[in-house]
Amino acid sequence: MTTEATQTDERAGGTTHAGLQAWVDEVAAMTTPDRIEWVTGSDAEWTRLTDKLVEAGTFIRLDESKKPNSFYAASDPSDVARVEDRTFICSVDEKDAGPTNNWMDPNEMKDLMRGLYKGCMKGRTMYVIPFVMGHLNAENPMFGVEITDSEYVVASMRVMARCGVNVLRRIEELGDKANYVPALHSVGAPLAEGQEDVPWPCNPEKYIVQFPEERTIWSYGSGYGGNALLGKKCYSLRIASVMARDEGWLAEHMLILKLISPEQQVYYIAAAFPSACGKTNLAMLAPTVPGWKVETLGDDIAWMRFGEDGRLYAVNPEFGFFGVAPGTNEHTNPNAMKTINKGNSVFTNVALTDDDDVWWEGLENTPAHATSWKKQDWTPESDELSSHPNSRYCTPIEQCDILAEEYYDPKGVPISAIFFGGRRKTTVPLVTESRDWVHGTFMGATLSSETTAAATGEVGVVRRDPMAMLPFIGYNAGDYFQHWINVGKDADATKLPKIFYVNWFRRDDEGDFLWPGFGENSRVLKWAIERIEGKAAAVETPIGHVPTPESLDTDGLDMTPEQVEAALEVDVEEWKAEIPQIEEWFAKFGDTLPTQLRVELDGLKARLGAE
Ligand code: GTP
Ligand code: SPV
Ligand code: MN
Repeated sequence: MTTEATQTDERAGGTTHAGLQAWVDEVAAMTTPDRIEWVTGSDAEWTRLTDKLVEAGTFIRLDESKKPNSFYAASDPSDVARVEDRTFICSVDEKDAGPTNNWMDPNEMKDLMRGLYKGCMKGRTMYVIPFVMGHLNAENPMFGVEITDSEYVVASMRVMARCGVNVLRRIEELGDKANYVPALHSVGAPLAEGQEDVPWPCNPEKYIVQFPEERTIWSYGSGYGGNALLGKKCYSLRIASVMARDEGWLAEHMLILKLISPEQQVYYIAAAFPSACGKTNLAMLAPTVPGWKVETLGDDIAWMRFGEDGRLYAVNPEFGFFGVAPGTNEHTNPNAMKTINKGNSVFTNVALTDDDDVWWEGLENTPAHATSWKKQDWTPESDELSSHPNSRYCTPIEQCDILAEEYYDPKGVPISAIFFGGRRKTTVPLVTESRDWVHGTFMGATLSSETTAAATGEVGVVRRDPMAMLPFIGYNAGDYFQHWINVGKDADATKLPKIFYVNWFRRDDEGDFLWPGFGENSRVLKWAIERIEGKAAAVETPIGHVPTPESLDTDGLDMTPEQVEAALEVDVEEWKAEIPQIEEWFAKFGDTLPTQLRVELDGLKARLGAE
């Protein structure tokens, strides 16, 4: 096992922290579990949990020689992704949830959910998971305590966050000064006396609820991903974005990477793309441009605060990768492949091969036969996919060979560039540089993308996904835009990251991707850095600065000059057609829309000659 996760196996029955103990007692009284266990983070505990999951049929142990200490799981077919229509921001005032979130009065929601939670852990073990997002030795450790009745969640949380007795001891030492986010989770499937369990307990009725004023989380009914691993989206984005607004920092849906130039100059880049739009892939990029190197710091979440030198520093609060499996292979993401092949991982909703390994669409060595995520026979001739499009690997970040050493620095890394990007077949060019922070904020606020399988609902529909945070902003999105503008206003403009807008997903007339993507995206990173260094040329267009065809390094790239031009093209007519959609989007915000964004839109319209 990994170093930080290895802890002593003290199966402590409680805590000396009175407030925490009182909350645990209160939850136990409501949910009436058969047993309570405090999660320690020890190796012995991992063995106990995974043995229990194998026995329950939730886990299948993979072949030790292929994926050591690793497990396969298939969820209930109704519980496969985040449920955005069941996700609520229960602020006291409805206006504080804004036009993009579901809202219910917090007291009403609590009454409703107390009804659901009543006796909901009967026949199960209630686990108490003390965890910290970010570093335990941070100036202000960001504690959480998740209560859950799912062993699958405990095993996954142990991979994704720093958990266990070390965290609990620190909370106890700090006493009243320890701020922790109480996060309650239940699959909502109590067991009657003698009732046999199913491999994936869950409930058709689901609620994923954040109470921003109290900074608490209540989740019910789902056992999967961001619905259930509450340190991730619920805490590190929805609750943390509220903390960040109050305290002057940013909690964002961003990867963090370290880029090293042939001259050994180091740059750190953060990038926000909506779910299943390429963060994990870019975070672990294997550059095709000679001499450039990438190391990774994180693939999903960045917390950014100003340092004493006035620069914006980013920290990855997570401890693992919860990555989209389909499409991951030796070509698209060799570093992810190496990481998961070391083992200690959980694979959910992929296919199980006959020799106890995992497989998914896009992976090499297609098996002649496998068992699909729906537990059906699968062959390459099958009409159905072997793996759910949102199937995932859950693997420790410390196993990643290209993990940057700065990952361990609680101060984080100074960000030089922020990329916003989405999945757009048309209109949005490969890369556009913003003129300044406010223009960059406008790019982020109007970011659009086709929906993916990472959330339930229709796939491929273009929607606005501001800063790739649409499902994760814990308050009014209009206020969130204002917060972004304020962050820039109070800063030294020369020290702020430069903001770029990218699109790896533009298509040609035949419907094929115009840009090869993956490792080739290093060409765009290089251009961005050369812009920052004042070395690369750009064309000024109505939407911002795009590369001249010569300024983008296309050496050895398998594309015709016409194709490169098509990838970079700014089509004024397409952009004019975009304007009414942006107008409609902005209209949602009424008087909470910052004036500066309205001014940006008017400027864009004037430059396009649009009315
Ligand atoms: P979340 O974990 O849901 O937040 O997603 P993510 O942003 O980390 O997405 P990820 O990197 O896992 O990519 C999801 C899908 O996008 C996979 O199917 C990838 O193969 C595909 N993808 C990633 N990068 C590229 C690219 O540069 N070009 C193309 N065409 N596809 C890409
Ligand atoms: C996402 O949907 O953006 C994810 C997966 O990273 S989940 O943890 O389910 O939110
Ligand atoms: Mn994500």
